[in-house]
Amino acid sequence: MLLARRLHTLALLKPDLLANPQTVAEIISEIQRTPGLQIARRAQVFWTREEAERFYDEHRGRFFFRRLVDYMTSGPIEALALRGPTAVTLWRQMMGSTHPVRMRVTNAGCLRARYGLTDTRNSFHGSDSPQSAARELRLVFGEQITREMEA
Ligand code: RTP
Ligand code: MG
Repeated sequence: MLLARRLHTLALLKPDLLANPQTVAEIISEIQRTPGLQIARRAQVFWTREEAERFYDEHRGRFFFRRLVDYMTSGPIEALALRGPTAVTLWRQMMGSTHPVRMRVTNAGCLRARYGLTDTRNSFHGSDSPQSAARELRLVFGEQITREMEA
C-alpha cells in the first residue's frame, strides 16, 4: 500500500497558466510525452480562501502567505494526479525550483523558467514527498483517490 502511494504526486497548474488554454494544452501534451509519467486523474478546481489556506497550512505566518492565497484564489487551477515510478522527484525536476528568474539562469529548460512570472506567481506546484503527495491528493481529489492509489 505504501509502495503504491509512492507512485503518485500532485501537480497543479496555477491560475496564471489557466488564463491561456493553449498554454495548458502545451503543458499537458509535454507531460503526456514524458516517459515514466502518466496522468491518472485530472480536474479543474477553483479554491476558496479556506481551501487554499488549508492546502498551504505549513506556510501560515510566512511573509508571502497572503500573496500566495490571493494568487491561488485568483482563478481556476488544473490539478493532475501524476503516476510513475519516480513521479514525485521527476515532476519536481521538470518544474525546477521555486524562483523562475533564478531558474532562467541555471535551468532555462525547466517549466518554471519557461512559464513562471515571479517567486510567488511561479505557475506550478509539485508535492515535495510521497507523504505530502498523499495528503495533497486527498485534499484535492477527496478520500476516494486513496483507494485508487492503492490499486
Ligand atoms: P519547496 O516545497 O521545495 O520549498 O518548493 P515550492 O515551490 O513548493 O515552494 P514553497 O517554499 O513550498 O512555497 C510554496 C509556494 O509559495 C509561493 N512562494 N512565494 N518568496 C516568495 O515570494 C515566495 N516563496 C514561495 C510559491 O508560489 C511557492 O510555490
Ligand atoms: Mg512546497
